[in-house]
Amino acid sequence: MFDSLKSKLKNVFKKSQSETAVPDDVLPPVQDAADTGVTDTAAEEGSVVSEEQVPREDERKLSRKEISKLNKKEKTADKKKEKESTELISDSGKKIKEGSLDDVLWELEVALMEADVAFPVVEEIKNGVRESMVGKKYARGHTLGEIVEISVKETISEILKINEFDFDSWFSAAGRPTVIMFVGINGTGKTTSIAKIANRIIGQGKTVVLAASDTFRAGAIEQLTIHSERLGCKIVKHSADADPSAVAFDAVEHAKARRKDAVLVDTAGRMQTNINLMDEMKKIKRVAKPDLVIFVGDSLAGNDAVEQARAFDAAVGIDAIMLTKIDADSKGGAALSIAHTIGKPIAFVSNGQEYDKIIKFNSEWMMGRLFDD
Ligand SMILES: Nc1nc2c(ncn2[C@@H]2O[C@H](COP(=O)(O)OP(=O)(O)O)[C@@H](O)[C@H]2O)c(=O)[nH]1
Ligand SMILES: [Mg+2]
Repeated sequence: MFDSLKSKLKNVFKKSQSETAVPDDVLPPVQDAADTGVTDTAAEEGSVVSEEQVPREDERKLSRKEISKLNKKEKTADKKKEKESTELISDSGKKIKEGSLDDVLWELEVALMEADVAFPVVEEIKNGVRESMVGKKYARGHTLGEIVEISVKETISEILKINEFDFDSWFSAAGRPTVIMFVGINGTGKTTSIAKIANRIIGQGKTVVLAASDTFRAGAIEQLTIHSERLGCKIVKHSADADPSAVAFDAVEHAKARRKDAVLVDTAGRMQTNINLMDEMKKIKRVAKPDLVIFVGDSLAGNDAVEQARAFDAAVGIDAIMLTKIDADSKGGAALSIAHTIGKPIAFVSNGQEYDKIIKFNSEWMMGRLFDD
């Protein structure tokens, strides 16, 4: 799970260490140079002399004095460059220069884009890392790689903060019956997710009614019926092609009459046009008046899942996200960026087909998946 993103980030930290870091122990200690009898100054003088002795073709007509001046100028420029790259370390710690960060940020950008992280989130991570590092000094005990790692972790942790949604405590405080509507395109795992959440709610000693509002295919009604039998809960269904909002309405009425705790509304994901689909979702929402609308997205779809969530949110309005198939997702881009992009939390991730393959998402969990060994 998320292995590819995890190893890519690790590589960025490793690379940043070898490319731009000048750890204390790598700097040549001054005494060592003195011990060998070759001081830095002596070495510099030697090189100036030898360059003076062999003037370049275009310098033949210059006087010795002018050549010497030119060489000194070049030497100063070289030293200035060297100073810039070693300015990562100052007396009171390591100072990070903006220029030195460009390579690291580029590597970071490539790693994130390859993992399908949404572009605005890539930009935000880069900017966050830049802001937290430019012009700052860091304790001598750290290498640049470690500093970059700390900064990336802090920035990603901020980005994941939107994900605080405790479904269980929300559910226990919600009114009864609690109506939850599931939306998302076909095949993302809506019906499976409904069964998992039903199982979770039933496990807490509550009662559930399933609403078979995906009337687009007969197979969808059958699929939900099988789940209701396995779970031992009520299903309200009409025939295929029936009005999905009528099914949802009946399910809510049933729950009210029988004092059931929750109504989980399944919906269709494929219509002739997107406008039809969104209109149908809006109608179900108007009729069933859900307390929560959960968008179900397939993490393997990466950025497409983010775009789908955006479309459903704009048309129907979503409250939370359930991201499925993360057991097969090595990239992790959707998990990292969907909530931040849409501004709605990931309530759960789904990591397999069985009922218990459901994980309550939170930022620490994701941070652990991305950075813990
Ligand atoms: N590997 C894996 N497969 C899943 C997961 N969730 C759903 N699926 C599978 O994805 C397929 C589509 O799921 P379904 O619930 O019918 O999607 P729907 O069309 O949105 O209702 C089914 O074969 C599910 O078993 C998951 O978390 N991991
Ligand atoms: Mg379905």
